[in-house]
Amino acid sequence: MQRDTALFNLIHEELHRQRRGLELIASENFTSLQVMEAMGNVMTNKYAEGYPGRRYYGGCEVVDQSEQLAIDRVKEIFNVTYANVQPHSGAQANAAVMLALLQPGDTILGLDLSMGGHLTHGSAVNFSGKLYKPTFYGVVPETGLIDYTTLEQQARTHKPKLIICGASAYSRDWDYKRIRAVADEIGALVLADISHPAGLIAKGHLNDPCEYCHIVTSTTHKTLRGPRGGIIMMRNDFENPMGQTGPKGEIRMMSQLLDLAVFPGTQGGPLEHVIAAKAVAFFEILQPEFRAYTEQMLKNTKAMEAAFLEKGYNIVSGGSDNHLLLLDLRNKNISGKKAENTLVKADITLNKNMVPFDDKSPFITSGIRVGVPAITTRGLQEVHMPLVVNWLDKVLMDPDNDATIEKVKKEVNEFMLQFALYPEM
Ligand code: DSN
Repeated sequence: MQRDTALFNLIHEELHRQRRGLELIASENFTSLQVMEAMGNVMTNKYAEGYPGRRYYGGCEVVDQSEQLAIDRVKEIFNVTYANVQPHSGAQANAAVMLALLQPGDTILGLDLSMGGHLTHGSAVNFSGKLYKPTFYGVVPETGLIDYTTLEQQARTHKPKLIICGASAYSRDWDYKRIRAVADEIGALVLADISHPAGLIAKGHLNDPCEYCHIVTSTTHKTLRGPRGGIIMMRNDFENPMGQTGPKGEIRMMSQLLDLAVFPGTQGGPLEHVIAAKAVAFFEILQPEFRAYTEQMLKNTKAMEAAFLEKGYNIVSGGSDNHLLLLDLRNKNISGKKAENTLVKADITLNKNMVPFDDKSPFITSGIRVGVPAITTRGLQEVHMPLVVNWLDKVLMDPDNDATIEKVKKEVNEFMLQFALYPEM
């Protein structure tokens, strides 16, 4: 077969882009080489509908073992008794949880997308807002912190079957205990979507959602530094409160409903090559080096927070407990959209983001989200954060000056090339 040079040239171009750029997208990271090796392999050829030991195809004896390794390792990381490693993404994980728990039209309560929430937590343009009846809580205007009082009021008023906590653009920890208390009061279940801070939770730097939330979902490619994908977990299994029964009339356990909701409910054949890469990432998380990584992420966020504050930037909630900062640029006279589009010209990538109570549309936005997972993997430390903030500030304060952008780009490229990325390639 002739080699597809067009496509492989693009992969090479993308590698070069990643090597020379400053990657500040809070949801991105760089996997290890062995995670990528595990992803590009013969397991992509295998059909394995079902679960280890109970598949619908022959020849699954090897992928049974690799999927079981992924399950066992993630259980150890989060100290849970149930894990499903098949969801193709975080969105798929959340879709499966909702399919397992809810009937169309049931009420759910989640963090408003415009306040830092996620599309799959009830947004009108997503399945979660179309199939179910979404209600929302937000953040306190003065502090930028989760408005637990409104969350409780909304829960008591609307009696959702499912309360969702977790966010895409929230830099503080969560009070899972308080959310569970109101859920118990109204008979709701709690889902924590920890896609963003999962790596920090894995190493005990943040509150443990598995203690209070019935079900926990996550992506595997953000702070967990694995391949693109999703997982569903429970610390303790329990009989499903909807009264769904199995073939012998027995009440089904939640683990059974969740497994059925992933396959055959929302997915077909699992991506066994990606599950293999998840197993490798979980192996890495269990090594001491990953603790050093998570500790460095926290140090880098704090150093970045201090550097932004020194330059007069407004950080939503005043700072961060995790791996990201949400900046409100309204006092800097530049929109999120312009900031994103200008910074990318200097090879600095991040994303525009709405800030709570934003007066601009989601296409323009007043803010940007800045994250440290990827640059921490590259090897940047707290001493480098003032330099990073300085580059951002130079561009943001002079966004129409091509000479400034060009100068910053050159400095960024020279600097980043000192931090090797996939030197083996
Ligand atoms: N796209 C993810 C993020 O950037 O946070 C959320 O799905």
